[in-house]
Amino acid sequence: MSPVHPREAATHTETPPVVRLADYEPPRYLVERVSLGISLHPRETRVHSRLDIRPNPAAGPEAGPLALDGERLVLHAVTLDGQPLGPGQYSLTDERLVIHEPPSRPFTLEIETSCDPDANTELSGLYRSNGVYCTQCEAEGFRRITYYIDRPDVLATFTTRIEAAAADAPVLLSNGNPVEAGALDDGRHYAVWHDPFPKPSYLFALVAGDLAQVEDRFITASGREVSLRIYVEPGKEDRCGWAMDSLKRAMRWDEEAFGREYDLDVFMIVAVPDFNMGAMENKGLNVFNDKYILARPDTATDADYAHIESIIAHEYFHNWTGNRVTCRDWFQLCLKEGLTVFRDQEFTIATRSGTAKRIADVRLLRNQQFPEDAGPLAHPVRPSQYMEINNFYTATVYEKGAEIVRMMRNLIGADAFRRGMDLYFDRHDGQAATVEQFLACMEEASGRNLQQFMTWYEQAGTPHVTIATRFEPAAGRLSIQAAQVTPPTPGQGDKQPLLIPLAFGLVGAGGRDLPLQGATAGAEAGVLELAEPQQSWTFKGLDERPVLSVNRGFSAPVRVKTDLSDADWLFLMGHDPDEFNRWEAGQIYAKRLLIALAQACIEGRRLWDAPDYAEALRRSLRDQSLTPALQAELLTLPSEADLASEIGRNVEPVAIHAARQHLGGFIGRTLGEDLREAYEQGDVPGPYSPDPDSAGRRSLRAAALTLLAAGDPASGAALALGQFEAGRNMTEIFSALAVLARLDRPEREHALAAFYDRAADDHLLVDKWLSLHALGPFPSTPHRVRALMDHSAFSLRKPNKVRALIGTFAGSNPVAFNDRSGEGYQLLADVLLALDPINPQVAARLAGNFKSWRMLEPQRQALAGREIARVQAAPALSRDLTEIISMIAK
Ligand code: B3K
Ligand code: ZN
Repeated sequence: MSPVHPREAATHTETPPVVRLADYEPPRYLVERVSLGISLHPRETRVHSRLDIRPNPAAGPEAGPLALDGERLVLHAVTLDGQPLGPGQYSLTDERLVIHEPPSRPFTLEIETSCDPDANTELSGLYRSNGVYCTQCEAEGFRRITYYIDRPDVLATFTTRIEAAAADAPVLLSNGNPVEAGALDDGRHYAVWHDPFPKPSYLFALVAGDLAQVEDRFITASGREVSLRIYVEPGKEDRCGWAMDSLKRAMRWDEEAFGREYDLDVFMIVAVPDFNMGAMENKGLNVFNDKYILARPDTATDADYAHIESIIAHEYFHNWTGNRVTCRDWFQLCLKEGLTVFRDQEFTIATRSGTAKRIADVRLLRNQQFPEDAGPLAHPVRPSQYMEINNFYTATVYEKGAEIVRMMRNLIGADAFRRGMDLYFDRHDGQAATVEQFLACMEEASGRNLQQFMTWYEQAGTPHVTIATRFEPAAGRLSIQAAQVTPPTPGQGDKQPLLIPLAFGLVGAGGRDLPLQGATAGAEAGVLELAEPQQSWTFKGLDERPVLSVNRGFSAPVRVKTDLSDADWLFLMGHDPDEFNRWEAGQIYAKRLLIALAQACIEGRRLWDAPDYAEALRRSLRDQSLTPALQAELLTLPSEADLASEIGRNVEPVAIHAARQHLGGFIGRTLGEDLREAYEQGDVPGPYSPDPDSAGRRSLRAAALTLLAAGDPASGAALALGQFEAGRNMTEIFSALAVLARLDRPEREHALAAFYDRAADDHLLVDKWLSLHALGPFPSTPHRVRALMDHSAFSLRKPNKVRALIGTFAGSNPVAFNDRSGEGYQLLADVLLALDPINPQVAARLAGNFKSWRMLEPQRQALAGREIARVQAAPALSRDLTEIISMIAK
């Protein structure tokens, strides 16, 4: 047959169709075995696919036509059991190859197609990154490599033969174990890989190119040897040590904490510079954004080291939660993502400082997930519909999804949870599962009915919990009343009460938890289980007034309002036996203060100082029982995003920024001596080490520098510049630059220029340089960012560049993005329109930065609304951007 080309780029003029969970049907056909022969060429890669298919008995007696997904493919031939199919026997559209009447017995389909890796700017399917062939198939990229039943509940074993020019691609990798390799004519060579574990197509991967290899090995608990290999651009081998070390620790931890061993002979990680997200858990062949692999003390910060460690762990942990047990459909995404985030969080808690990690995760939740849950993009952890599934890899699915698993673990207890996990692995190994099946395992293991708990997966929005306490000294009785309300979210007006476990303690004047005597049944164990719209509890035998410390360790992802006084918060900040809540008390105190200060700014009133708060911070700085990491967290004021989401309406970003500057300045001046001492002590001597203690000391130094610079910008800038110039590692250099980048002073330009001179040859350092420009809280920043888009270092084709410059500007610099001129909004809209035809996934994600526009004061709302409408009205938007922008515009 002559090759059949699909029509040009898949642009959509009509509203794309909606996929609904309620419409789920089992696949009509199953694929048992896939054999791929892939002959690589930059412009025309040939793919021969041989599929052993059988009708799915679960789909009923008449399986009917066989529909295979495919996009941007050229079809060369299709045969069934060796017989070429004629034009009447199949039909072909932009998105599908349909075989009209396949046999009702097992059969073999062979399909020959080609695709164009160099034309693939979407970075989904097979593409080239810096000359290296690589793939990204989750969620629906495999269909851009060959025609296939591209859905997660079709699991097959894969054998992949790759062929390429040996000079261009000396390394040829795919999933599973290596089978054979050899030379061919014309300077080409080949390699064959076989993956014995049935998997869905989204876990397929192929990598080919000129890559260097760093190798190590791991002996599993049962004594099997696994070869560990990290592949990077030649010359970067010396930056893989931390990633390898993290991998080995993650592998060990999964054996110890979950009894999970690795299952293939090799585990490979490939680092590429162009990637739509952080990393991907393809079976046996993880592909990573190289930002999350490469680290050397002079190129990576403590934060980079921590990210690398947790993302390596996350992708590795997917081998069991995601790969061995996968998802039945994309609505169940949280089943692998929320659960795997929970597992990587636990790994970090076990390896580093538990409280600091918990605080970091809660900050992330508040900065990203709470605003998502409160705006037009709100969706349940298990969504019930989507247009484009890639739009649902969100903070809600990941972060709130992890919080739900954590709540469940705490509700049923660690032992029952572990039994439930074992049962889940046992029962569903090799299967595509659902959230219900996961919960059923937990119910069986614990004997607890989790029916109400399921609502956490199905209901969007952050619950608001209001708590009132009453102490009767004469009777020695405390009563606690709690009420829960979840505000309506788009498409979900009526909300059900949730099961909200609130860990708590009653703190006595001496700073100890008082015994929970005569408590209402259920509360004596230290958890208030709020299951009704309203509930109350009493405690007796108290001979002093206790201060209620509630939602300890952030036991539930809710907003809590209590009737504690300022004095109570300051007391808890200094004395709560729960370390997390010491931090939380400081944040709550600061939020109340900052919101009042912001309001005063709006009304043109004089701002006041907060000596009590500054003194409480001073006491924490002098408290030897606190780690420097925790002291750093205590000294870090709530973010502008957190404050905006707490205020919720009529938000004035300039006022929030000014209030935060004012309070930071006051603290900087009041605690001057103590801060300088902390600053000096944070100068960790000796060679750089990313261990938690050293990193904690450096983070305290950075927090002190931030406050000192707020207190006195001139001396702060001098201090930061000195640190930049003397910096012995990237953490020191970058934390100095992060302070300078936010100061409107000459030292800023000087340092940024000097940094570029050092950074220009290193693409990851250039990303840092771009992001520093985007952080300036100045009205000139939108211009500056626009100008940098013409810099040779920037490219819309490189997601890391877009995220560093535009993502930082729109997502981490509320005051400049929301500049009253509206230029920030215009800039984002312009970028979205230019980026969408190149990379719709990244464009749609970036568009999410408009999500909180309805919270803004009216003038900014009008300006942002105009830009959102301009994007929405543009012709031929991708399905990705259409969905996000129309949700936002609603
Ligand atoms: N599972 C991938 C994310 C895929 C995103 C597709 N748009 C990485 C992860 O969460 O581990
Ligand atoms: Zn994941």
